[in-house]
Amino acid sequence: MLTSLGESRSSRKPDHLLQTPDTFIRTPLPAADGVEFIVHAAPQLGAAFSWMTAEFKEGGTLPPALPGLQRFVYVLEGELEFEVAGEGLSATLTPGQYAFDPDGMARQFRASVQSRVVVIEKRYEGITGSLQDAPGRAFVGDESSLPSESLGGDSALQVKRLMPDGPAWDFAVNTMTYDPGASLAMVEVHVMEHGLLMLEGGGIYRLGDNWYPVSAGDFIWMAPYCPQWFGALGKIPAKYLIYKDWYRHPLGA
Ligand code: UGY
Ligand code: MN
Repeated sequence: MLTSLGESRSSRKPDHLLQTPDTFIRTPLPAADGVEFIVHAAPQLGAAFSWMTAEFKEGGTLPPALPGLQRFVYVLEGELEFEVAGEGLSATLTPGQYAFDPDGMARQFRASVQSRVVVIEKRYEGITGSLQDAPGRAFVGDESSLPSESLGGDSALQVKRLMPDGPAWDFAVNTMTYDPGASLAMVEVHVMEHGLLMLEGGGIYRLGDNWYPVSAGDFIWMAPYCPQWFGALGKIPAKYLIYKDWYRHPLGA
């Protein structure tokens, strides 16, 4: 289908990427059967983590994460069976539910029906000489049952934290939900980088010196120090899933 004469809202700048669904390219990856991947963010882009959408056929499976990599999965559509070898932890995850595997010990990531799943991976950054040389334990969770908090006292902007907080955890994954008309109170400029998937609604995202219309399905990467701001537009709340590196000294271990 010819959608445009070379036009897209997608934009790649040194400090950010807006990737809209019309520009998604699918790829297979080794040892993943019945799964195709859209690789949204990766070191090739300048990111220190990877963020993929995994599109499973019924019965599709992911191999364990590569050595040293933590994996966080969040189900967008369908049903994902998650089972951790030897730990008695197993769950069937449905949309809004998620799981964390610290070190590739999960034995099973299998879709029982056609499914779409966010897969975020990051090499664990230990803290030399401390107990935090190893990442935290595997867990599963459900976004809908998490408490939410107002950001900076603004009840029109609600944040849910999907990862535990503490020195064993070197990244955070949150959802942020904006009532129509709500916005970040300030332009943020910070050392952490972000990956972000618009889940619902839309608005205007400022990235660097650009203001982009964005809506559900769009992916954004922001490099460290990329100036950023979002304002929600439309008649329904805007919601996104956002990753950031967290709780580590900038000069490393
Ligand atoms: O956590 C954050 O840095 C978040 N407020 N950033 C963002 O929404 N762009
Ligand atoms: Mn931010």
